[in-house]
Amino acid sequence: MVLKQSQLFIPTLREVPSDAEIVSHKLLLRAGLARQLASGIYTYLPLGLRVLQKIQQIVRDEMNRAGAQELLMPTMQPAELWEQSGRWEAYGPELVRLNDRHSRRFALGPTHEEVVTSLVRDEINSYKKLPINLYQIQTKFRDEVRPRFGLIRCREFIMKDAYSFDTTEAGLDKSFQAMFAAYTNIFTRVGLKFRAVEADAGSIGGTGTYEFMALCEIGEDTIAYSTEGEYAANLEKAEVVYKGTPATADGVPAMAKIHTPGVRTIDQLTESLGIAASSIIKSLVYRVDDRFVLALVRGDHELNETKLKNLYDAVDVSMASEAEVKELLGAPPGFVGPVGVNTDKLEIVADNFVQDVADGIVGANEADYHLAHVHPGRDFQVNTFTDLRNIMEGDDSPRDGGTIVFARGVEVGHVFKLKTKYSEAMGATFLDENGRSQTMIMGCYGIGISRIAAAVIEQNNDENGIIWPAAIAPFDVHVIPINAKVDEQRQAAEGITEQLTKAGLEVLFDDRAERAGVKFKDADLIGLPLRITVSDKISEGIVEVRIRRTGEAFEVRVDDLLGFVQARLAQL
Ligand code: 9G3
Repeated sequence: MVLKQSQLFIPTLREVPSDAEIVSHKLLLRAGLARQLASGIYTYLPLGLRVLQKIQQIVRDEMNRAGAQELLMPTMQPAELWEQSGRWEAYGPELVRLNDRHSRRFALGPTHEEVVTSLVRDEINSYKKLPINLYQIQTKFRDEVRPRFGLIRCREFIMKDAYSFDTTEAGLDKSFQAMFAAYTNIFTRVGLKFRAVEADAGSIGGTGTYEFMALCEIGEDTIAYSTEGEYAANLEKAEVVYKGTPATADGVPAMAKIHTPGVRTIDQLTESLGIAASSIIKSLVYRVDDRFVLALVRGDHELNETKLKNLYDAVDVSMASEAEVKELLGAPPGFVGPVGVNTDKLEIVADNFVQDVADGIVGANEADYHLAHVHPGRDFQVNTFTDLRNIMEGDDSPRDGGTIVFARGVEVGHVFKLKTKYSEAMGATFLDENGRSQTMIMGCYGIGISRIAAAVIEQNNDENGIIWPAAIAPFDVHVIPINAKVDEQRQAAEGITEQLTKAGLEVLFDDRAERAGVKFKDADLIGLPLRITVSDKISEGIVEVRIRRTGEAFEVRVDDLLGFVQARLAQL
């Protein structure tokens, strides 16, 4: 069955709507892969769907090889399940909620922990039936406040989500490692440049959470990785080691109050006092669950709110309001500081690097005043010194002798050790070999199928269009007769198409009565790995094979064509 381009629904575009900001979004539309129906909601056109199906096949192959079993869960999820897990209230407008005709409440599934845990709870009760790893490839709904970047941040998207159930933590580790390995294979096979980075477990809790990040400049996430070893973590998680020694107070003059009218930001302070930001100690009042905390970081560093949250194992962390700050410290933000604070009333936690400040500036807890020559330890006490700041480029790697470098990435995969967070809440227990009831130990593993397609385009394009890795290209080969009106060319092109198709290759035959230039432009835009051009050279039994990625062109005898094409495809 020959797929003729004149028949196929591939609406390519010369120009794109201005709201397509990034390359992959523009090319998605221009190459006729998808069309937006509404903000963050897309139709996958035939070419785009072929790519998604190839990605899904690779995912299925690796998941099945890892022993996972595919099922398909509903998108309509009863609210009761989310009430059992306690998440019905936890999520805001991002969770798409609806009522059925009987006024029963449902959610459109953003993820399926509740559904799969209730299924396994009801169907499995013996250790003999564990471990088990169930997965699906299905549409998810998350009502993002600001969908953007085409398929990278949608409100409806295709995810592979898997859930493992084990009897022991050791079992979970084994399941987790199997998934980690499968993910490495998957992202390698689809042709992505990626890194697995340590991530923060967030509200899900537990340890050993990794994000698989596709490296690309438009990625919203920052990855910190070591120039030397394997260390890589996202900005929330990356650990900052303190190798300094606390500065002594030797020779530091006594503290002095200085009048700094209207000087409240670090930049204004460094400007007006002519000092380095590293000799300022920033004091930030945070509400951490139901208590207030005064957090200190050096003026040239940024507080990491995730680290603050994890320090207190808190659910919610937010900056205190101006009124709360005034109430607690008697001064507006920008003039607060640790000196004279009653640490029984207001706990003071400081990032380790605050200890480097020998002779520092802090707010005086009085509007328009700061304190100079402040020495931590001499002039104020701290309840806890710990790692509270964001890592920065140039910092030492915490795990190896390397130095930290930043990269931007798009999260395409995420593996979590859930442990008993859902199985406990929903009563997923099993009888162990001694007949005792135990709670199942879970892991969950997601891959953004539609997001992979966008990330691959982001990483594989040039000024002429997409450059598909062979593994997920919508077709293997583009066959183009220069002049379809010339029988010899058209017949040869059709013969070649038949021959390659019979050999199992997927061929897109451009039978359109367009000028050669138009056909070549569209071929470069659509980006199939190989293009075979049939010209008047066919009279010598020769065609041109062109490699999309490198632009290399080869004159190949028709008799050698199949072998040549198969050999080249294997390398692309
Ligand atoms: C929600 C909404 C959005 C969400 C979630 C729940 C993200 C939510 C985290 C996960 C964890 C893993 C299984 C596959 C891999 C990821 N956004 N997450 O739980 F209600 Cl509106 O989805 N789930």
